[in-house]
Amino acid sequence: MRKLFILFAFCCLTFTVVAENKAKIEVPLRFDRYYTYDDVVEALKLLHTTFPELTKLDVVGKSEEGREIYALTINNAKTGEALSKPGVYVDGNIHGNEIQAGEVCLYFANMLLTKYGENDKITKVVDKNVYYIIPVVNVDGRYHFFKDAQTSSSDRSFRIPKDDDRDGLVDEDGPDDLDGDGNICMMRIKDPLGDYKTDPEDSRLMIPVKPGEKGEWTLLGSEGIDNDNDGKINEDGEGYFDGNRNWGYDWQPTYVQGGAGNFPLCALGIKAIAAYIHQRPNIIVNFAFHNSGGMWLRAPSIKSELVDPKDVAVYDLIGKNALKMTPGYVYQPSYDLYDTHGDTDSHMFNLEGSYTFVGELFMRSQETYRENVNKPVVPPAETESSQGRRGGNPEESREQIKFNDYLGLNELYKEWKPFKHPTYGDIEIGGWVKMSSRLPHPFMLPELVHRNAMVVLYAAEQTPEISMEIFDVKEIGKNLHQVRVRLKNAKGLPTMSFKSISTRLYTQDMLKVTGAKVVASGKITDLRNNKISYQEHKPETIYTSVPSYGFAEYQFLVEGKGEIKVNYSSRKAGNLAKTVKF
Ligand SMILES: [Ca+2]
Ligand SMILES: [Ca+2]
Ligand SMILES: [Ca+2]
Ligand SMILES: [Ca+2]
Ligand SMILES: [Zn+2]
Repeated sequence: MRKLFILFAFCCLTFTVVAENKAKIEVPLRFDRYYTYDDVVEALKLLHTTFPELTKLDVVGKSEEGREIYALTINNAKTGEALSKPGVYVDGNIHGNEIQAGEVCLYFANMLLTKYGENDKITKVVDKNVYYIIPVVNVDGRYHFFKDAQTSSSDRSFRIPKDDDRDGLVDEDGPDDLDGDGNICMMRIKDPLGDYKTDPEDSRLMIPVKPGEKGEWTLLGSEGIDNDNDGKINEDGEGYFDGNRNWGYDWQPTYVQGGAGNFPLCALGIKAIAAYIHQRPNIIVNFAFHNSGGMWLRAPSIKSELVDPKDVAVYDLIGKNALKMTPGYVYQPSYDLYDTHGDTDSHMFNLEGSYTFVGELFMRSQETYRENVNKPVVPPAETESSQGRRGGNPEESREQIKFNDYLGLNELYKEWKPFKHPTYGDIEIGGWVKMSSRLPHPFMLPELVHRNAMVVLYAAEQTPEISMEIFDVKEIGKNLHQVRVRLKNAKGLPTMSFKSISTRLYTQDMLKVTGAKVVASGKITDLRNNKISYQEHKPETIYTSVPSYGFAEYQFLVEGKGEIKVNYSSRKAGNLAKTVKF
């Protein structure tokens, strides 16, 4: 209601209908534009109907506002059932405003499907794994990011109302689009005692005043008025409820972890997706895409939680290659940014045994306007000066606004315009718009989606490829045969994370002999010197896992004559069987 009133009061004269210049969605999908929530759904449906043999489209669940959350499965049934293959899970846009995360997911799906059978690399990697792709986790968030006036950082929340200022009303005073341009920009007022002055080099920008300098402007915060007349402006906006703090593992209440929600998995979408993932125990590696900053983050999310160096080595294999595929990004443990509780990556690593990465897409430093891209606009020492967040670095702002002028078609920045504010009187509204700052301009989107999707593809190539060799089969006594089995992994991801082995998260991979009585079995610890470490119980079944680019060798002593079957079964690395006759 409050929004309606505001719209009528302030916007009817200046309200302009944004032309729905809607491009037709076709396969192959285009990535020189952003997809609304409805466009994403249409694109997924189109991918599914174009490639019915390779895809399945599921509604995982519904959001708080009743929107459907879609998951596209890509699996070639001719090479095996989905659950019998390593699973690669990719999602994005858990934060409603981080929309290019959805485009990366769509691009990845589009690439796998449209190049299948044409490109050998793609064909191989499609045939090998199953892919579970949820481009938009926060479906209400994406919908409202396009539809409503926002800043580039607003509308992250799930649509669960929250009383931020504890006045008994929920979400009663959010930002307001006073000039009706579809953006929540900034408000400023002329003030000789203000903290800012006009940048002498570009009158559209402001720079902080130095001590002893006369001020010119005071920043009044995001565009808006005091909707509930409590003397505070914009004190209780939409949410705030952070889906990426609501997962099951290490969930902490809001007095420990802001945005956590009332209890674990209380967001409808997060609960539905957590269940969807749990029903797919073959998921071995997963990516959750966000913006921004240019980062690849790995587990753990809190500093006090240790990750086995063997798991770190696996992360490094992908993370260090990712760095070179996405120049400028950093690769680091998630806690290096800050400790988080109840996030997707902890949940996936600790409860689902999946190697998990967060991709923080896009760096604003890619918005270059300079001769030599390799030379930073500001020398590092200056960047770290005490300018802090307030106004940022003037040199960077000047470059960004010239990028807007010469490369961004003036679409990223609104010049300051006078406005009569009911509380403040004569003010000005202007600054960076919704589709700026954290999102690449559409002309840069194709490269962003490709580079980042290729990192997922690289991880998908590294899922385990297990082969089984039977060797040294011989009679070693009366009616007693020795059978040796070697499991080999040709790729960089082990069949189980060391975390899931050490926590006994689920039943380990099994090597099982059937068809005859097994009297003894054990791991071959030194093949050349014939050293076996025998196991005490149930010799017909050995619990195992196969490391990165490694192997594991076992010996079975089998009674009788005839035929036995050796089965290898793994939750995340498929199943193999061989018959041995003696
Ligand atoms: Ca309130
Ligand atoms: Ca506005
Ligand atoms: Ca208020
Ligand atoms: Ca307001
Ligand atoms: Zn995010």
